[in-house]
Formats: sequence, structure tokens, C-alpha cells
Amino acid sequence: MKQQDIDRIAASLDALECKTLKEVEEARVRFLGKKGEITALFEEFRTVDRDQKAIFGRLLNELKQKAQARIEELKGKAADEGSSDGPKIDLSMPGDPYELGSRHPVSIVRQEIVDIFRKFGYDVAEGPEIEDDYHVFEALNFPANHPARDMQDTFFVSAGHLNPLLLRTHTSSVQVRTMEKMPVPIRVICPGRVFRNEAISARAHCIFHQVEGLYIDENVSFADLKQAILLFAREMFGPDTQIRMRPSYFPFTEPSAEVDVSCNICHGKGCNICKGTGWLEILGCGMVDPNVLEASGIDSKRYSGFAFGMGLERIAMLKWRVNDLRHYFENDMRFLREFAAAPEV
Ligand code: 2U9
Repeated sequence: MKQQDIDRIAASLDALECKTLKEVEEARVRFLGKKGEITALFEEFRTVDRDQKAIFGRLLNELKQKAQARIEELKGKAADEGSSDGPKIDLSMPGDPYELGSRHPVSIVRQEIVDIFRKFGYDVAEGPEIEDDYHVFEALNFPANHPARDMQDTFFVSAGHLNPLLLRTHTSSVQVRTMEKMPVPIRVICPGRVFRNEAISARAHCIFHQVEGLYIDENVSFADLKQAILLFAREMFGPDTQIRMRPSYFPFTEPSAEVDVSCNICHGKGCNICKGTGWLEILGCGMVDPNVLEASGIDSKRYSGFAFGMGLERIAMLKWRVNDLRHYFENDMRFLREFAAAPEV
């Protein structure tokens, strides 16, 4: 074994150049493979004289380490160059389709109603879904023994004391909170989820959505209420829409009325949607009971107001002729996709 053999291999390692990983592998085989140049020197090492073994052993090990390090270095370089010599993916291929969601029909209807009342100058207010008895019933003139205050009709969160917590059965509690906080005049609409202890069927659900409105000022009359509802109905259901009012009863309004709009499917002739009457019930309303104004600290001798409330699922059912309320809560994609382009009928 000669020192020159070792120096020559070391020099070739320094001079080595590889462009591809394949060339690096060929170089590895050339130096370190079974029949490689360095492996051959290790074979030859057996025949080295005893007194030379220590020095050649060290030189050979150093050479092997140098070769391994050089191969690793070249491998890294070749991999980098490989990635920069053009993209390995075809950027002209079409991408994976990205499925866009669509708005829920109840959200579409809520937005339409909110937009209409915003145009009329109403602010939007929201409040807690878990409320207390005071804001849902007491402040709204519900008598102590009213059935809505019963476990049968309302979901209680805590019971057994004077002002139990419960899931609000209407969004009127938000208007009560608005009256407590805001100075008169008040013009507000309150969209939100409400909860009632009802058996679930095609026509009833234990959760649904409402939009309620409240307007309080000096000299607010039933004529103002009627005009506000007429303008709303025409914005919502079309400019030819007629309304009619039927007397009703709510603890929080006096007088109270139920409002029907002319059926925009048969235009009053009578069809199966309006059950032959030519009219569709869409909301309830009335003049705010003076007791309700006083409970929230508003002088009922100076101020008066009107309020109204409507169920959004019902309006969406009329708009898209959906015949089962449960569709709105089941999140069946076949139903929800129908609203991707929000088709109107
Ligand atoms: C205050 C004073 C009065 C809100 C009103 C109705 C009439 C009404 C129903 C429609 C269908 C509820 O979703 S529904 O079941 N609502 O008929 N709501 S007047 O009256 C108020 C609210 C707040 C302080």
C-alpha cells in the first residue's frame, strides 16, 4: 500500500462532481461499493506490514469518512438542483373542486326582513337566549298563572325561585332590555332563536326563529302600525300585496291583531297554499300595553308604541312552499343545496 494511492483517491473525491442523484449513487459505488476503490484498499490493508498498520489504518479510516461525507454533500446538492430544474407537478391540471356553501333559507329571510326595517330607520338589537322570568314574562304583563310560565310550555334552566332562568320563548325580552337601556324614541328590530316545549311535527318545532319589532315615541297610533306593516308587506311580498287585520290577544299588546297578506300565489282567488281563503297569516302585532311601558320605566301617559312579531320558518315556508318545518333543522344537504342560488317561487 502506498501513501500516493490514498492521496489520489482523496483528490478524486475533492474533484468529484455529480449533477443527479443517479450520478451520486454511481460515485458511491465507485468508491465505497463492494468492489469500490476504497473497499479495495481495505482489502490490501491486510497485507500491510505490522509496523505500518497503525499509520495506514488511521489514513484509511479518514479516507472512508471523507468519502462518506462527500457523497452526502453531493446528494444534498443534487436533490436541490433536481427540485429547481422545473416543477414536478403539472400546474396546468384543473384544481380540486372547492364546494361553496350556501345560506340557510331562514338566514336569507331574516336578512331580507332586517334590510327592510333598516331602510325604515330601525336599529337591530340582540340579547341572551338564556333569560330570566322577569324579562320574558313579568315585564311583558304575563299573569302569574299564564300557561307559558308552565314547565309544559317553557324550558326552564333553573327553577324553584322567584326569577328562574329559562330559554326565551320569544325575542320580546330583547325589546324589554332595549327599553331599560335606551332613551325614547325607540325603533328596534330583534331577530333571534326562541325555544318552546312543543312536540316536533311538520308544523311545530321546539326551536324556531323570530323577528320582532318595537316603535315607541310620542303620538304613535294604530294607524302608524297599520302603515308600517303595509309598507313592510309590500317590500317583502311585492307591491300589489294587500293586508288585513283580525283582532287577537297577547298579554303585552292592547289592542292586538293578527295580520294576513293577500296570497301571492293565487292573487286572492283561493289555492291550496292559502287553503282557499286568498289570505296568508304572517305576523302578530298591537299597541304596546301601558303596563309594559311602565314596567320598563317609560311614561305611558306621554309615550305610546306598537310592536309586532313574526316566525321566520313560517315566512320561509310560504316563500319557497316548503311543507314540513323539520327540513329547516335537519341540515340535509339535498334540502340546503336547493338554496344555493336562492330560487324564489
Ligand atoms: C314588547 C312589547 C310588545 C311583540 C309581538 C306578536 C305580537 C306576535 C308571534 C308571531 C308568530 C310570535 O313567532 S310567533 O309565534 N308574535 O304575534 N309579537 S306583538 O310584542 C311586544 C314585544 C316586546 C316590549
